Amino acid sequence: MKIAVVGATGLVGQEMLRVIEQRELPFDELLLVASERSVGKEMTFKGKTYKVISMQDAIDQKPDVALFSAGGSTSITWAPKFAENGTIVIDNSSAWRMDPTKKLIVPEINGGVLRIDDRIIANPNCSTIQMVLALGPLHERYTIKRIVVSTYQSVTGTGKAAVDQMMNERAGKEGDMVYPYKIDMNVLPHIDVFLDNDYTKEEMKMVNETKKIFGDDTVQVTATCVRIPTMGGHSESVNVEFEEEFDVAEVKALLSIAPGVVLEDDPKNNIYPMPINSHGKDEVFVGRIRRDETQEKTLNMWIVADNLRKGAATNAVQIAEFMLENSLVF
Ligand code: 2RA
Repeated sequence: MKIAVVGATGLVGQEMLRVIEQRELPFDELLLVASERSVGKEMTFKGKTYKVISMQDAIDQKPDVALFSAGGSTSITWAPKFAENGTIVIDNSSAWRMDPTKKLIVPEINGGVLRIDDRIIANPNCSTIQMVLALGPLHERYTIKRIVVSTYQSVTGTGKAAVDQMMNERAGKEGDMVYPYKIDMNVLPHIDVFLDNDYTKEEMKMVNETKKIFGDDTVQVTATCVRIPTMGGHSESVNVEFEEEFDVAEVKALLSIAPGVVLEDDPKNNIYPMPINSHGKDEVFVGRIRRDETQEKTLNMWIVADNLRKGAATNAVQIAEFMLENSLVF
C-alpha cells in the first residue's frame, strides 16, 4: 500500500508519522507531502531519509491512502484531486466534516458506515472525538437527550506557534502573539472565531459533529470551549441527560469495556484523568463519574485525551486501519 502524509511537517502530520510507526500501519511506499516552501526538505522516518514532495507530485504517484492535515483551504483545493485519482483521503481539517456527501468517522462508534467507494473521509474535531468515544456506548444503552460540555483545551490544538507563545510568556521572553491575549497564567473562552449566535466555531463543531457521528439529530448539545495553558491533551467536563434511567455502577462497567476508553475513576485515592498522563497515548480517559443530584437521569463525567493522538493523528490512522481490515482499500 502506498501512503501519503499531507502536511507532514506540521504538528499533526508529524504525530501521524509517529502513529504510523508505532501502530505498524503496513505500507510499501511513503510519500511526505507539504506546501511548496517545504518541498525538498528532508525528514527521517524509521531510519530512512525522505524528501518532502509537492501536492501534484504526490497525486501523480497515485497513493492508495492520503492522510491530510494541511488546513481546510488546502484540503478543499487538493483532496478532490487526490480522490479523482483513486486515492482515499482521510482529512483532519473541518473542510468536509459537515458535507452531507462525506462521512465523519470515529471508527469505534460509526466505522460501519464506511464503504469501498468512499474517497474523502472526514476526521472529526479533536474535542468531538474524545467526547463521542466516551459517550457512544452510553448513548447506545440509555439514549442521550442532552449534553452540556465545557472543555479545557491544550495550546497544542492551535499549533506550534501557540506552544511557543505560552513557553515564551512562561520564560518571560518576547515573542509572537497567536492569541488575542496572554495565555500563560490565563484561560481564554475563545477557540476559533465567534459566530452570529455568539458561540464559537469550535463550540458549534461539537454540537453539529456529535449529531452527525451518532446519526441522531435529537441529541441536544451545548458547549463552552476554553483554551488553557497546558500541553498533553484536552479535558472536558460533561453533564449528560439520558432518556432512560441508569445505574452508575453499570455506566462504569460499560465504560470499562468500551473500545478505546480507559476508566480512571477512584477519587478516594486521587485517581482521575489528567492531560499530563494522557500525553502521547491513544486512549480516551474517563473519570469523576457521578450522578447529577440536581436532575433525574443525568450524569457528570470528566474526559481527557491527547488531542494530537486520538483527537487527530491516531483517529485518522485508525480509519485507514479500519478500511484495510475490512477490505475497503483496493
Ligand atoms: C483546537 N480543536 O483545539 C481545535 C483544532 N485542533 O484548537
